[in-house]
Amino acid sequence: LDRPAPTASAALTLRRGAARVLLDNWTGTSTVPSRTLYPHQWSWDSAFIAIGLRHLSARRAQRELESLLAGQWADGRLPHIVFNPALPPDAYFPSPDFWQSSRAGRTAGAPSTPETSGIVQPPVHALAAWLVHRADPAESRRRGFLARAYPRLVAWHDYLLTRRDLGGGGLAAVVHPWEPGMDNSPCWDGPLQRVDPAAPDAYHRADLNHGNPADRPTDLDYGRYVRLAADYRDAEYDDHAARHRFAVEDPCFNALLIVSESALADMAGELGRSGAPHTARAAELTRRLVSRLWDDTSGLFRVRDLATDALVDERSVTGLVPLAVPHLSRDVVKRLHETLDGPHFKAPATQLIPSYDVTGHAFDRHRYWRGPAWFNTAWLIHRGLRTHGLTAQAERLRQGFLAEAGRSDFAEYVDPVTGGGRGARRFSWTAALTLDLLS
Ligand code: 9WN
Repeated sequence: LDRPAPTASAALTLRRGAARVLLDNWTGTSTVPSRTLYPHQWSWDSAFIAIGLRHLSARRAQRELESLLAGQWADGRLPHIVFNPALPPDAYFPSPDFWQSSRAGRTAGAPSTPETSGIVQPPVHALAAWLVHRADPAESRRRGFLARAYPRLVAWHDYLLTRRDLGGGGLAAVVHPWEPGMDNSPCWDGPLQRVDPAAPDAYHRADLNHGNPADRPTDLDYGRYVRLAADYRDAEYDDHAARHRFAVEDPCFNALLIVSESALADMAGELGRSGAPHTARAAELTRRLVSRLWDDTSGLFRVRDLATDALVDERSVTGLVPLAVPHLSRDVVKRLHETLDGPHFKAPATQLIPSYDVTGHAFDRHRYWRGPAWFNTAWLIHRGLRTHGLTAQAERLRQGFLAEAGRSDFAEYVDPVTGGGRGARRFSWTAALTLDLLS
């Protein structure tokens, strides 16, 4: 599907529409992913949102990240949700009464305010902070943005590389399917078998008030999500004390850590410090990513299940996102490029990349991260294609992204079989990344 580049007037309309979404979803201190389905601040959403917002207002983009950083815990973790205290508890499940972060804070170091969740999401933040700085360095210096953000971002990475190195191989592990940001990916099905679901009458799913049940994770998935989160909370979010029944190393999560570690090197340089420790750490992480997660037979990265210490036999878009890592070998880049163009990730109706192997046994074109094509992963892969000089394919992906974002009214994701928008509309990261690709 080759689509023509948008004309100047179509680009202007798209830019205005995307800006309107971000203005409408701004709460005064940060941006909600969606006014209906996700009414609080989410961690990796805010990083993507800041990357787009910087084209409208560098100052607002800084505030977006600062609002998230204000939720940081003493151990360095950045929570996956920072709650808006103005909303009632039933606005989203699990709510602050479930996570009890300010109560757990006595031992685990959560702030007394704001209320937050206790789990994390992929570390795109340092990349976002660096891109936001570069959008308006004078304003950034005037507000001391990097000087305040840098030590917090360093503490965040340190948390991931110490307390979360659960496999002992030098990569960060995730301990809940919400942490890698791809909630119901088939990659988690095997590891989740070990988790007894919480009783269905113990909680109420607020997501079904706004989302189509056919698009959302199943009740069985939710029961397991609730059980894992409650167990972690009951262990006071202590990564050493908790008995993690779900612990995996995710390629996308670790790839973003590498890209962000390189951004820390740039930030250090700007702040008059040496970036060398960050550059060395990014290089070491790249070696570990390849040695622990690369699958040469299938030409993509795989998830490692730490309970069995084996690679999970599923092809997911998470295994393609490491294309965004700058210093991969030429062979790995070539193989990833071939996989991207091959039968497992080519969908008839979209230039975006399906979240799961379209020929795979668990493929479901509607159900969230089991097939639908998402805009944030497309943006990351676009960045990867450009990083490695694959400019023609990057441009094709960019044009497809812009056409599909506009046609779907900035949908949360796209059905890869029909190209139709699904999930929430006027979704913030879709709008933000549209602005970025138009700039
Ligand atoms: C749970 C907010 C978030 C995204 C995730 C996406 C979805 C939440 C949910 O929405 O997860 O964190 O309720 O389903 O999977 O990537 O950050 O947009």
